[in-house]
Amino acid sequence: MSDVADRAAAGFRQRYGTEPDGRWAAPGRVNLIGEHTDYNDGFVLPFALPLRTVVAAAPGPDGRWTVLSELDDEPVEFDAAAADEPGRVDGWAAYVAGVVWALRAAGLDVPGARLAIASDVPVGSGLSSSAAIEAAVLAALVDLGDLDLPTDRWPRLAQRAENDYVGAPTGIMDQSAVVRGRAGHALFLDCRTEEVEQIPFDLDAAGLAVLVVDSRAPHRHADGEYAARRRSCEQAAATLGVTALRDVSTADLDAALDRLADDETRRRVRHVVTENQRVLDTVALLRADRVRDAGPLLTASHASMRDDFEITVPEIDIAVEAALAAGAYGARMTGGGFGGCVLALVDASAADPVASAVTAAYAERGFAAPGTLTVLPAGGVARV
Ligand code: GAF
Repeated sequence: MSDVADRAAAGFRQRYGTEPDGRWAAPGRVNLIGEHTDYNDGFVLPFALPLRTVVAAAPGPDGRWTVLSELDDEPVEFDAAAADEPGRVDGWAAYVAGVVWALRAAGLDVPGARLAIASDVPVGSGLSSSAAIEAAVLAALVDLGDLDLPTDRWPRLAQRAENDYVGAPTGIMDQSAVVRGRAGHALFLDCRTEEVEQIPFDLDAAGLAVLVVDSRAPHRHADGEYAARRRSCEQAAATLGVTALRDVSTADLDAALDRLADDETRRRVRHVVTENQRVLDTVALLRADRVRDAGPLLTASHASMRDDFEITVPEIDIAVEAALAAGAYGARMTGGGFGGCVLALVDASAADPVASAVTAAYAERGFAAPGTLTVLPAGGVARV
């Protein structure tokens, strides 16, 4: 953590010639289970990662916002008029402008600021680098402006930045995980009520590890396909006469499927309905201290994403197969799909051999080498 926080502060000093007032850090996340359920008003079980995005910040001299990122040589500057018009600021800086926009849209008097961003959360890997920027910037602006905004409103506000300013039609999971994550716990979130339960997930004590494999597969049409999945779920809910697919239970599933005209929509609905149930079943096993037994649910979730929701790619499927063959209790893609990361639940002692097995499987198929790291659930956004 200190490295990335130091990089943010050093970037600030170098660019602006003064010390920042403070540094605010937000994590990336992985989702243990519950994929594409959030925008269906369903259940998810993510946890925050030890990888962080840090914003060093201080009030700006002229009421404007100036943002420097490690990703670029030059800072991006924008004023209130640009922040008030979704789409005016683009690229990575849109996530910052989006937060300013969402705060202003909520009637808050956002202070102009200078910011410098450094991050250890890989971009485009499905580990929520965008939610991490949103939460870190939000925390910085709330503190600098002494804004009256309780943290339980932060996830929705950051989601609005992403939906309405950036234009990505995502759900509430990522922003909730990076704001509300707690060390040693997975976050059981009901995306309809926003009710949260912190589920103890002490991997160390159980002698377990979560291995994250970054497939490094290029995202293929991820934005358009994500939006298409969402549309298809919403249309199916309308056909079935329910508010959201959350309202279809596994007991009602066969009858619901009979009422849908095409096979593709039936498979999309089956994924969401069965995935919600798998989240509930996983939570029950974690509560009963039976973490290993959750492995088959993770693997079933993957099969459902591959066969029914059709959001995986060959690199992702190979990583899951190789991890399972090397002894993982369960493995699945995590995040929106079409690339990104796989997580595998393994004995701590098996993390390295499983990582090597996946790397070897990639080499055999001529895929670029994957990234691998083991992670523990970490805390959410905070001033550091
Ligand atoms: C992305 C989105 F941002 C989340 O809201 C969620 O829908 C996820 O994909 C799929 O579960 O991370």
